[in-house]
Amino acid sequence: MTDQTFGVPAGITRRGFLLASTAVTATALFSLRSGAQPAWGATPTDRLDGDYARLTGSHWGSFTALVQDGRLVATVPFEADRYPTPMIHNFPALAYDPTRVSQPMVREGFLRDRQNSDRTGRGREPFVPVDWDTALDLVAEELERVRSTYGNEAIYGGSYGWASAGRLHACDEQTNRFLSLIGGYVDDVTNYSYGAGMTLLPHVLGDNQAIGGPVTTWDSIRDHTELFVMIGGAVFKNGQISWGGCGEHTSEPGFRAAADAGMQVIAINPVLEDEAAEYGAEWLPIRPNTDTALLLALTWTLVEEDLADLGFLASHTTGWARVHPYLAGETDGTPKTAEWAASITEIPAETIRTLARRMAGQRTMLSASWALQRADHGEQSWWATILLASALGQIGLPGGGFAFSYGSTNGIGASRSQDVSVPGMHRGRNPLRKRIPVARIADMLLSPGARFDYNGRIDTYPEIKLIYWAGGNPFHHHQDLNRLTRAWAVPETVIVHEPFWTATARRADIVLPATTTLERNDISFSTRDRWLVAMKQVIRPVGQARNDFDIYADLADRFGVRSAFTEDRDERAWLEHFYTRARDNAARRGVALPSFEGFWEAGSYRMPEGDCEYVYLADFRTAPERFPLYTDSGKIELYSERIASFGYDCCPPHPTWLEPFEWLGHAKAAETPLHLISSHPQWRLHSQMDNGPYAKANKVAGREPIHIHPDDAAARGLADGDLAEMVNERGAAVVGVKVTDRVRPGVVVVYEGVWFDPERPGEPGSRDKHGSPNMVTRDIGTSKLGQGCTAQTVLVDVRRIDAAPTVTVYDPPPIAAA
Ligand code: PGD
Repeated sequence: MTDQTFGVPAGITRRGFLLASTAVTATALFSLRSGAQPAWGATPTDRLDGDYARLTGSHWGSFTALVQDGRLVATVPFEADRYPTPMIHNFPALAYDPTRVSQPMVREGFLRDRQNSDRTGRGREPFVPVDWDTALDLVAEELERVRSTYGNEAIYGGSYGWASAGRLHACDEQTNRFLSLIGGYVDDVTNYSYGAGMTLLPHVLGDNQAIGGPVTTWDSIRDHTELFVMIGGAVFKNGQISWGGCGEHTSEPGFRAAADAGMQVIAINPVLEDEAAEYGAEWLPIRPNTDTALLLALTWTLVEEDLADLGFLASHTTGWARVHPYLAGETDGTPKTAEWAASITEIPAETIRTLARRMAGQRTMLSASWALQRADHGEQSWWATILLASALGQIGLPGGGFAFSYGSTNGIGASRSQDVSVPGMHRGRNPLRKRIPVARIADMLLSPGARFDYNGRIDTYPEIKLIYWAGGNPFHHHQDLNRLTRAWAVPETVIVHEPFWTATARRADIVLPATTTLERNDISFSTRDRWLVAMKQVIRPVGQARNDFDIYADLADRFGVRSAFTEDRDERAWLEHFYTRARDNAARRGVALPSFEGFWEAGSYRMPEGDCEYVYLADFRTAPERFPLYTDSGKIELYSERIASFGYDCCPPHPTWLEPFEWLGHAKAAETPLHLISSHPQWRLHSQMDNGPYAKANKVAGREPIHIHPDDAAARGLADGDLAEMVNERGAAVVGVKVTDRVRPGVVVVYEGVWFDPERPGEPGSRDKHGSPNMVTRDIGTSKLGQGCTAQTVLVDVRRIDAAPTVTVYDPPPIAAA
């Protein structure tokens, strides 16, 4: 085994990459003629010529942008950030990448005949460039036509996606706000990240604090945790990213400090991730999707060995009396013993028993990842984590208990006072109350009028005629892209705002070019980070790109609601408004923020530190009657009467092992013997930056790499650098082979987010040339309760191929003459 970082070419570490690239940018910095940070002038764009260095922010962190002759040339990490991600060095190339959408575009067939065009031409036909007025008139006419012919219930405006950081230029919020003002739209609920978990936890814990925080801090873990059990997750990789922006990356140093202080780490994961490898963690290479069985067996072992904290179970939970017979096998004839779990998980029974004893014998923190519940019956693994933590009885003790998850994104476990909070753009009040679980979009498009269940409610899918999307890329993020291709041909009109020619932009009828975060002013803020950062505009808009805000303002004008949309504020006035509200609220809590001008000129503000020793559920532990949970019982619900009342056999009322629709113990494994894990990527954020230098440098044979165990590779005659095809009955994708013993046998990893590039766009069944895992994933909800995405439940086979067509998705689509 080499010391390579997982996913990085041999011999190169992520920090090595960072240091090398920072040296380059530092050289660029010294060559600048002027390093002064200009203050905001009379208009936001009046100082965008010449040379300057300017702090700004992003999902990847904050950085100083170095600009020469008005062009971004390099980036230098924010000085307070000791663990920046090298991905910020993608920005100079990406700002001017050939994949930028240069001006408004309309699909050729759609322009010719809007209502009778061949909708399978989406993604295949050329685009015709038009000017902004023509494009906005077209959008307004289509919205008007659809709402007057079919009603606003025919407009889907969920517009899900990570978009970009910043309180103002949050384009999904703006989409919702605009559509609300013109009569409403069909919206969505939950998310792809933790949709199943966020629906479950309010029933079990009363709220979702265990996901987003605050949770027990890294300081508390460093000082008190003896055993840190990572059930999935990858602190170093996933901690590079922060929703809303960040000043400091705190997850990696948090983990390092705790591990350096002697905390033992156990990684329950089919993949040996970087932090586990670097710190010599005990790796339990579990069969994918079987964690619930392991967690149940650990709990039962505690009972069998008199190690369960029956006092805590009695005082702080409800339902133990209903769960115990299930664990004992009284209700289904199968005691949930270590031997039983060993046959499912392939973790030896003695290892399970020893682990249970070790957990009970010392201060233990369970960290279960978001990805865990992105699987068939994903609710169960999180509920079983809470069950095990309850049986251990360490919930609410310093360094003990559980959280979801220290390894899923930056800032979980950071300590910061919640006294400062910057509001963002209000989504408005949608007059329609129609919402679908977000990951059920293809069901909705394909089956209008069909009934669906969600969290105890029954509803029917609306008939969608127009899709409006800004800030997301469903043609990477959704499961079973062949099915989505069929569904996408159903609506009459698709409108997309996008900076880049993503697969989704290519499948729109009207594409409006949006600015990137570099081309506008905003404020970076996150509840999990101590920094407010002025996201200063770094360069002029590229091509004819416009801010989503200005696009919607001009559209609102066409519907007579401009003033309601903008509230007569421009960009600067909105930012000052948000900031002033934050400042007033903070003042009421005794925190004095600088004036807006002072903040903007300084470029950043460090918010007060919170309670470094904060312990999640400590109050509840100390006085459960005085600090009850918001559940029906006020306690942790190990059995939920409410879920029982829904009568879902796919989501029983207590944590239960249910066989996933595909897994390595399933009969299907005879034909498709490899379990595919599509983790979040190392070198991009979902699909953002797949067109950047780092992601491209990490392709294999120009495709997304598939990480495969040496035994599985040998059995298929595969070697590093080979081309291969990943297949199952739902689709096929060309991948590049990377052999590694950091995945367990029987498992392959392909990161999600690669730009989808089918051989015959618009044609379901066409092979993807580039390696998208969502060609083979199944489009079905986790259960009737959460209806979350099940991307991590999929079996495939992999076979060697000698050649494959060239990847073309980094070239703009064909453009016809205007
Ligand atoms: P992004 O690539 O971030 O992916 O899916 P999501 O759609 O969020 O898409 C954001 C898009 O917004 C990009 O195309 C970007 O260019 C665009 N954008 C950025 N800034 C702006 C802006 O200011 N204006 C406009 N108009 N556009 C902008 C992520 C989703 O993928 C998520 S959250 C998860 S957790 C899921 N995870 C998995 C998984 O684990 N495995 C698989 N197989 N699939 C998944 N899909 C899900």
